[in-house]
Amino acid sequence: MLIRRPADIVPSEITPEPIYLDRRRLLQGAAALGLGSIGGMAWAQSAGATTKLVAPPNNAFAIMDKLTPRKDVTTYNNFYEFGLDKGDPAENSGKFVTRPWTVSVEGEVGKPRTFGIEELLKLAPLEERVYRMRCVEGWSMVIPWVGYSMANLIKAVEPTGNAKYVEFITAADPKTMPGLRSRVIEWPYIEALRIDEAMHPLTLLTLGLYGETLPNQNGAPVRLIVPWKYGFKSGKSIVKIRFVEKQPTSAWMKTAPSEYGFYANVNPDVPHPRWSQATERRIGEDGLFAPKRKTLKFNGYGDQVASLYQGMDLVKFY
Ligand SMILES: Nc1nc2c(c(=O)[nH]1)N[C@H]1C(S)=C(S)[C@@H](COP(=O)(O)O)O[C@H]1N2
Ligand SMILES: [Mo]
Repeated sequence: MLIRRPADIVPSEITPEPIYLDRRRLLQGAAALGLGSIGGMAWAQSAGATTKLVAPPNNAFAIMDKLTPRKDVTTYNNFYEFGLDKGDPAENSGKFVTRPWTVSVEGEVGKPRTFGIEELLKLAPLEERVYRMRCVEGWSMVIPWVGYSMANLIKAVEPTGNAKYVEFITAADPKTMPGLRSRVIEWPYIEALRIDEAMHPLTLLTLGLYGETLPNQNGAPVRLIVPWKYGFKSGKSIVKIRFVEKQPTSAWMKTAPSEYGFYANVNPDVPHPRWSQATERRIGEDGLFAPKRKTLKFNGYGDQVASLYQGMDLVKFY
């Protein structure tokens, strides 16, 4: 059973939407005044709880889509370390410990370094970014994330000329992650990007959502968000970032190489071997009989990212 603690209830949930939007405008004002990120000071000490992490919206990537209700964002999840059903992560992640937390950065970098979570919270000004998220399974959400471009962290560690790819290794703690008992994939869950993808301003080092720190089920305390790729590329609860010369084999590539490739760019024209990717169901919005939405190439971010794949056959590099 899912027990909701008071800390899980954020203003955006208990205030009617127009007021939430006003709050967003207010924050925009704060950004214009150069106040930078506000909030992010308090950090709950008990495992599983979230605290305020409010940041001014970055409207450079603004989209018109309606936000997916927080309730859906935090109860309909894929996080196999906590179980295979969509409700499992919210139900089974309460014992997962996210503090203290460190992310070690190693490999082909001039300045290898271990960041504490508090350092990551301060490495660059936090922004709110509303992104579409498209799962390879055919559903999508629109989520107000809090974080900053991964490029900030990458620049801080000074990649060498041999750093062609960036690998993201996530937590695998058998004591607090009951899903590790099932061998669906080889743990830990590993994902990777080409370095230019990782450096792209859209690629978000993510520390919160809906104005609070990340709930455990969404990848606390730090995760990746790559909005133009299928959701599985966005690894949760990252513990290690490794810069390498050769293309890494991700956990999903090892598990089912014919179904999950390295690139995984959202593409309605390239079906999964077992289903079409032409349409999607928007979680929380569509009624049972509502028509599905057309899936957009690069999840609608083509103007920003298509140039990364110029000259590449996107059927071959799926
Ligand atoms: N460590 C880890 N990261 C993960 C997953 C996972 O099972 N384990 N699932 C992925 C998939 S398939 C999706 S769709 C997104 C879901 O993110 P959300 O639950 O925050 O919406 O997380 C991705 N990151
Ligand atoms: Mo997914």
